[in-house]
Amino acid sequence: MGLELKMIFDFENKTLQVKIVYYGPAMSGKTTSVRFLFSCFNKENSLKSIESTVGRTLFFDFGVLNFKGTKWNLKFLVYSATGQDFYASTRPATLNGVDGLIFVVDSQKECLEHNLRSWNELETLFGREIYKIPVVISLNKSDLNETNRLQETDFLSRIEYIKFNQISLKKTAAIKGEGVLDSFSQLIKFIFPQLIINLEVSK
Ligand SMILES: Nc1nc2c(ncn2[C@@H]2O[C@H](COP(=O)(O)OP(=O)(O)OP(=O)(O)O)[C@@H](O)[C@H]2O)c(=O)[nH]1
Ligand SMILES: [Mg+2]
Repeated sequence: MGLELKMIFDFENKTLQVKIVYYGPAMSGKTTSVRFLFSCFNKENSLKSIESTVGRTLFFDFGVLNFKGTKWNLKFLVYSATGQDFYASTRPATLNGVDGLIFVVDSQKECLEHNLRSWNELETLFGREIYKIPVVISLNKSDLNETNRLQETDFLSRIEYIKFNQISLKKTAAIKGEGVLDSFSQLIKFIFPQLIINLEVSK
């Protein structure tokens, strides 16, 4: 609650600014997903990560992807929130003004409750506004052995996804890049249903 939802139109530069946040429990693969996404556009070096010496996200990862349209340009501000509860106080700032969320689930069986706790935190932070935000659930680590993995229904049966206007689930293996671009384009389609997506990057 109290978090702002707004999209920024820059009329002067004919640019639409969109904020996307990768959210989810600690170690689910948010940073890995964002890194892969940026590597698809040769932008990996432009990513800013504020992390500890052991590679855990302290505050967020942040980067910008620009796409050229015929009339308008799109500027995606991409963030990954920290999943560590020690830094939980930084998460509302990362989420402020978000236009679309990719919720990265750690699909290891023993992580179910962690995933749910992180999911429920979104409702606590946004209140009922959360249902208006487009969400793609990335059921990550799908490369792991099936017997140790959560299936779609294990997670979906525990959340009220029916309340969301726009929600979708994709299996991903961020470590191999599988499903990462697909999840991102699904989210863009939710935000801009009319857009014909041709993921070519402008400088
Ligand atoms: N097997 C497997 N491991 C993964 C996958 N994605 C990420 N990992 C591993 O999971 C660990 C955590 O990945 P990160 O991307 O740092 O996770 P995070 O969600 O950013 O973690 P925090 O920033 O601490 O919240 C790393 O060791 C990754 O290599 C995946 O798809 N499959
Ligand atoms: Mg991280």
